[in-house]
Amino acid sequence: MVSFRFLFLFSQPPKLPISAASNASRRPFSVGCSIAIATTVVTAAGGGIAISRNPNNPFLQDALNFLTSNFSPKNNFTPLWGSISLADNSAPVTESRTGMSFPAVLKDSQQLLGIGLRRKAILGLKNIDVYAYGVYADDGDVKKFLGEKYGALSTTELKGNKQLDKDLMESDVRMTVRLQIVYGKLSIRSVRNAFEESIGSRLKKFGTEDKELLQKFTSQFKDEYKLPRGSIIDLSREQGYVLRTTIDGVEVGSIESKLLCRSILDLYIGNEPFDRKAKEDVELNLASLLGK
Ligand code: DAO
Ligand code: DAO
Repeated sequence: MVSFRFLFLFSQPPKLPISAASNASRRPFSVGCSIAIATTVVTAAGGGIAISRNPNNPFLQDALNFLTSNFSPKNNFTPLWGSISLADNSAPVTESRTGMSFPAVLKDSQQLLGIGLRRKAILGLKNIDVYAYGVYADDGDVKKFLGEKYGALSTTELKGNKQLDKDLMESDVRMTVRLQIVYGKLSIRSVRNAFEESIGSRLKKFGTEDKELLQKFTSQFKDEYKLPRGSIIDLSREQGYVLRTTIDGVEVGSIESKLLCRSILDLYIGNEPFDRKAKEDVELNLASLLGK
């Protein structure tokens, strides 16, 4: 039977993508919850056939019409919590706070594992939303490099396994962190400074204050580049620990360095990530990709 809570959620069409996405972002790919809700969706849609014959129930009718129109395959919006697993869901995912959308799969085989938001305090006063990001990993590589060690464990056993995150960061699994710029006044100078600060601290943490390496990376950021709102930066770890950077699909440079790759990933899935929930989602989905 259709629950009223559920219908309430669906009786506000203009707000739905945001509230759905924000539910999703609280636990975007939570498998148990998704199954339960997917069942509700099916039940509700099934119920719609019966209810649609009842002209005395306009409230339910509106809700169900909305439901059926928004859940059609033609529609770009597919609520995440309506999907059973990440692998089954090929629709883009929207970061709820910024509205930035991320494809479910990049480069044919890299699966979206989690999305988050990078914020920064300016002058210790107010926080600005700098960019939304998505973390992707190659499905086949995950199994190839981590399957032997973790493949025999159940998904439940793998959840929250700290060593798994670490092994992912240190492995040669192809990964991409996609950044979508939200802050419209980003200068290359501020990117360079922020980068030196965040990556510099990670390089130090991993035992080397490699100024040359930092410089090599930041010298890719030419002053003439522009990063208006909506720009897409892909930071990809390619095979052989090569960090390849593209802006809106155009390559700006490639650097081979295991340490640099590790440091970049640490910002998103290390001990002090920019967005803790994004890291939790990565862990959860990694466990689903690997576990039995
Ligand atoms: O304009 O002074 C300012 C605030 C700028 C904050 C910049 C934070 C940069 C974060 C790195 C962005 C990487 C794409
Ligand atoms: O958020 O503090 C941070 C660091 C993010 C890493 C940003 C790398 C950006 C590379 C952009 C190249 C621009 C020319």
